[in-house]
Amino acid sequence: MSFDVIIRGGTVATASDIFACDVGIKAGRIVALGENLGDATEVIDATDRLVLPGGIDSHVHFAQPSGPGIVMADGFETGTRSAAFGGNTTVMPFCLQKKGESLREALKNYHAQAAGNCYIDVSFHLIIADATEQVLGQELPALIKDGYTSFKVFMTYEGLALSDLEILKVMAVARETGAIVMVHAENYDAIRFLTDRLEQGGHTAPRFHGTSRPIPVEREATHRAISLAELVDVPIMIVHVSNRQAMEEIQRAQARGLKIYGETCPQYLVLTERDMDGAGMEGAKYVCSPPPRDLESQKACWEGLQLGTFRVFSSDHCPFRYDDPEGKLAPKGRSSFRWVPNGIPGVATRLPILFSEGVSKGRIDLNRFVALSSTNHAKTYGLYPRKGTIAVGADADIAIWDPNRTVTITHDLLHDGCDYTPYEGRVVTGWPVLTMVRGTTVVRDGQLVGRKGAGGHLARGAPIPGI
Ligand code: DUC
Ligand code: ZN
Ligand code: ZN
Repeated sequence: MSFDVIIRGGTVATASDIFACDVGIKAGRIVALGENLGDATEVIDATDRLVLPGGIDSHVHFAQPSGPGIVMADGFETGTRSAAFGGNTTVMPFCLQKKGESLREALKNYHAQAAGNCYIDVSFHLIIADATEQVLGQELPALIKDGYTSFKVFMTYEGLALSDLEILKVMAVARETGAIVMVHAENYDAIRFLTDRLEQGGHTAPRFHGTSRPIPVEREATHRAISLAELVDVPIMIVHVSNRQAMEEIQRAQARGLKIYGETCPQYLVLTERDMDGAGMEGAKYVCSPPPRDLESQKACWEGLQLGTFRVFSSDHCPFRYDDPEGKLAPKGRSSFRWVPNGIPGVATRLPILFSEGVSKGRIDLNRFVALSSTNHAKTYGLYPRKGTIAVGADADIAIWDPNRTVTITHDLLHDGCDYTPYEGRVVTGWPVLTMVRGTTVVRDGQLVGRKGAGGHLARGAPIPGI
């Protein structure tokens, strides 16, 4: 057989195996794994390199409306471009339903923004902000059939938080249709109470963002979300878990046999609350929710990754520019932490940080890196085995890594729409040197060679349970 592409001489790793072999690619799919595969139009030399399933980042925000006067720094063009530079081949952004809007309308709008603009593949989760009878009874079940098999609910935020009754109703739809619910677990009333009290005391600097959403706020909501899911018997993903107490809620539920999954993110491994201490408004660069905690919480999150409590490791890329009137400092004149948009960029730095801090430093092995960065995302959200593995028949979504390359992270390497990275100056060992989507190289040696519009939208199947 003659191939379109052969990746030759590399070490292939999946979530379960590591082996030396060549990868033969035809018409965008992996069609052969073996030795001496023969001829190809293009041969990529992967000697001394790792050949891994392309990263799947199942938690990113692009072009999401974020309040009056605030504009998210990345749309689909810059967001998917930056993701490709970070070794990703699929991202899963959220489609936010506004109050009063139908889910179909919301999707139409997001699809229009994504169409023709993506460098890598995308697949939308839905955010249910208006759980009306029509949405729950008609729209959501139809959309699940159309391949939108995951949706997020919020337990906090003005205009987004659902009541426990509404969450139960959303979960019941997921139960009936075989979908999975993602939960942002923080107690809205507790945050409002603490925020008011801090402001009344004149505590308005960015660092008080952390004080306004302490660990019990997250732990309580995590416990409640799990209890609601247990009542309905539905799988849920507790997203962006930041600390041990919330993690232990998940561990207890898993020990009881419930399908409760967890996600953590780079900010909870390498940042702390102290990062929000910077002079003036500098700390706003690190404001995200839940907030980064302390060194003990970082340790706990590593344990969760090692034990499998956290099934996925995502970026929660939610970018706002810093030095921009529509970004972290907007709206003008509102100087309290309350008004700082919540979220930090990270779609390009997620995998180098996990590889360096995890694999290079011996905290996790290469198989777990592949599981946490790609395979488990595909399984959890119904993309497996088309995505998330290196196997005959799978899409040729591949990241080639130089495990020994040492890189100092600087914002200019990331190619996003933001104007800073929270990880500026951090030194990592291990770097993605080539990213390929469905057999076509998108980024090679720090150069963008892919075509805008080559990435498409993926309909998904049912989640595959398991750790
Ligand atoms: N929740 C997210 O999932 N992302 C950014 C902000 C937030 O609160
Ligand atoms: Zn969230
Ligand atoms: Zn998020």
